[in-house]
Amino acid sequence: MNSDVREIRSLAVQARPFDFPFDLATTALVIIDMQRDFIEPGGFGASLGNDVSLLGAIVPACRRTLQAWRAAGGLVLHTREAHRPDLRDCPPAKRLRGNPQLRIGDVGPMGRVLVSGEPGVEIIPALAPLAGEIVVDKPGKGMFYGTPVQLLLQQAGIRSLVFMGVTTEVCVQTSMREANDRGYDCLVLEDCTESYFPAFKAQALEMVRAQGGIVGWTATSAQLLAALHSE
Ligand code: C5J
Repeated sequence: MNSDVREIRSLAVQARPFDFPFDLATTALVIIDMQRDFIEPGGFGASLGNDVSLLGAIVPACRRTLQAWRAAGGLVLHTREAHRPDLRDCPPAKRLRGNPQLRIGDVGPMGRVLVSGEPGVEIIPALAPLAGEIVVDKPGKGMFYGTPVQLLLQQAGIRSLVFMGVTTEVCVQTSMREANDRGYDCLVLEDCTESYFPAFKAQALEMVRAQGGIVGWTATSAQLLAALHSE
């Protein structure tokens, strides 16, 4: 949807470290890397020995939030961690660290790992993008590096971002930090993000809201929905 047809509504979410003010017309819901390979049993994440049920547990809250955001008419941006099939956008520093048994580009349980067009790269069906929603493949952990995200947000008149997705301390936090440095106000939804390591999630959320919101704000999805349904 274009910014000029989105409704202007000034709202506030009860958040930490203090209320998060936003306007629906200038705020995007950003859903980071809710891909089959990270979330579903039998994918890349599971093959590395991770308990993917931790990540799967946030799907209902993400879905409720996405549906409420869509109903309110807000802009939605989905990202996927994905590389070109020739891996020219995957530096050795990324490909050669990690599990030597199954590297990016190798054939995993759901096709070539983190390669565009492969089944594992797709967003899980419960959160599948609708026509008109933005979907961006990103070669890094952050959503701005090597992508047109900044241009797309600018063109849509976006100034604030609400984050969901996985994993909290890697792609979500990196994207939030990149966005914060670019001047966006960022809120992450605590029950709509997860890590394979619960302690990392808890610490990442603390880091975001520490020192008066040095990276941004945190709130629950219920707090966001309460703001959307206020007035
Ligand atoms: C994401 C990762 N999406 N942990 N990737 O967080 O490698």
